[in-house]
Amino acid sequence: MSRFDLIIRGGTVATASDTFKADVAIKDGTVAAVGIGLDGAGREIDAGGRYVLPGGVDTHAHIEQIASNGMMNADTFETATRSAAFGGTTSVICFACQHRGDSIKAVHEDYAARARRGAMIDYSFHLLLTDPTPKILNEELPPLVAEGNASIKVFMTYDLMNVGDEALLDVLVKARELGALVAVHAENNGMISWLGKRLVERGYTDAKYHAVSHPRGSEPEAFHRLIAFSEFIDQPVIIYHVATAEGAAVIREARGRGVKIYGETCTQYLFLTAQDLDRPGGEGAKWVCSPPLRTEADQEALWHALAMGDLQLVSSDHAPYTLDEKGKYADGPNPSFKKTANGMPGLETRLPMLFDAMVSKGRYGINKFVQWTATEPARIYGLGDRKGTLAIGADADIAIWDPKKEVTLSDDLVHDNTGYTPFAGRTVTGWPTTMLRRGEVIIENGNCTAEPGSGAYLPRKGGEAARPSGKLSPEFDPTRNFGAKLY
Ligand code: DUC
Ligand code: ZN
Ligand code: ZN
Repeated sequence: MSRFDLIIRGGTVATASDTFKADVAIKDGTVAAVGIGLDGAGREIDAGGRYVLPGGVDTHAHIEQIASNGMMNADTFETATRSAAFGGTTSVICFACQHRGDSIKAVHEDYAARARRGAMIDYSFHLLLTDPTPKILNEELPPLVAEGNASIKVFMTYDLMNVGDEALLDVLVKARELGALVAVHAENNGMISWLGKRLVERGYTDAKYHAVSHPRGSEPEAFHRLIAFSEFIDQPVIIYHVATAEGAAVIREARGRGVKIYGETCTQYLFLTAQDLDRPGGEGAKWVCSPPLRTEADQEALWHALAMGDLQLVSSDHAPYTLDEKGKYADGPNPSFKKTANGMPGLETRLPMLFDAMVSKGRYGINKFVQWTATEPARIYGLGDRKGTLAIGADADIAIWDPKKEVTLSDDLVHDNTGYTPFAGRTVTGWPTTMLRRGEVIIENGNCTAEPGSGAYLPRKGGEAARPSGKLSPEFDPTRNFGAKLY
């Protein structure tokens, strides 16, 4: 019997901290050895001239998700996870999305059944709550978190999704009790709703006005409020898809004061701007996402915020809609931005876009690339013991990148179900040519060999990121609140 199942020979291994030439040996789906001159495997892959990296971890993707208007998004677990694998990603955290009146237990069971049927990479769920009633919070949520769904997402905007201030406090205090991280879409609902109506009344309905309809100030306002709540309850939160310089500055200020919060940005906010929405006809609908695309100055501010550690990770916020009446054009070929499905595909292009900018063009380099796209997302969401790095004993989720391969992104190149990529026409250098998931080669020579349903469910505990800081606000501190016990 061979000592190892597989050796990846002669590549350049990179983690969030180191880059070195080594062989990587795999046994029973995990990394068994990293060294020079390893031998004794049934199979070898020659990785000479290529990078050997941990598979990407994308912690924000909407898969087979039903929107509040009943619209199913474009991807199934099979199509979304296949496209993720082609783009270098081997783990994904998506949503079990409750709509008002739904049981989150039933919703989770439904998403879990779909994922068991289709997923080709490993997956986990955030519990997305739009209706956090006492029954949901006290009866349904605790067993779901204990089973391994240790993150809760809420919205501060969207009329049918946002939870309002008091319910947000209810969610934070329950998450504190259960040890779950809270992830928040933080924009001011009133500002968006008010300006959206004003634009539509005056006939400004083209896609480009979507970018206007979310005032820049809606981000920092909501971030301030959310951070005040997070400090008040002493419950860490992660702020999703930070898109503005002002939003990033609010996070920096809070972290500078020692508040335990985290921030995510997404590929599109680093590479696209509001100008991309300004297309003739209805084409701009492809770039409608929330929060909207901003400016080049914001892109610079977001890169800087990542470099400073104010933001810790880059996700895709893959939110796929087809370019037809079932998706972006449900309101007709030139839809009002108010009636255009929010979101764009990105599971497959996240890593190639970032690799090109960070590794091929040299912006921050390969270790930061691994850190922001694999290691930190895994650590923050409680997957760090198995995913996001190349370490002995970790799952052998490995992306072998050809750093010289040039690819021009196009609509027919990507494997998701939307039929387009918002990055079409861009040429990137560097591509993940061979992918392993728990030691099994699933992408090779342009083919995916993973079976639908072969992705494994990843139970997660809240971990260090979700742990309260211990700095009690005066209202919760019995030494300062006349002895009241409020937790
Ligand atoms: N928020 C998301 O996080 N994803 C898609 C749309 C949205 O508003
Ligand atoms: Zn969001
Ligand atoms: Zn999202």
